[in-house]
Amino acid sequence: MTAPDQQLTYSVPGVSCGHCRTAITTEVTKVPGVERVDVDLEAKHVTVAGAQLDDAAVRAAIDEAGYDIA
Ligand SMILES: [Cu+2]
Repeated sequence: MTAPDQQLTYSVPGVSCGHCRTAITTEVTKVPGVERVDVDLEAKHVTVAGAQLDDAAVRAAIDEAGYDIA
């Protein structure tokens, strides 16, 4: 395994609990190239790591999970 070569962070004010984390992780993990999804419930940040990440696709996945990006 090589280290992920890219990382994107999004501000998602609506995340508040484990359900939010699971919903976002489930959707964003489906995006091609995504290797890791971290949802920080304190900072309200979603950090996505992987290779050749598609910013628009990640945003769409977060939207699909039911959350707005600030
Ligand atoms: Cu929640």
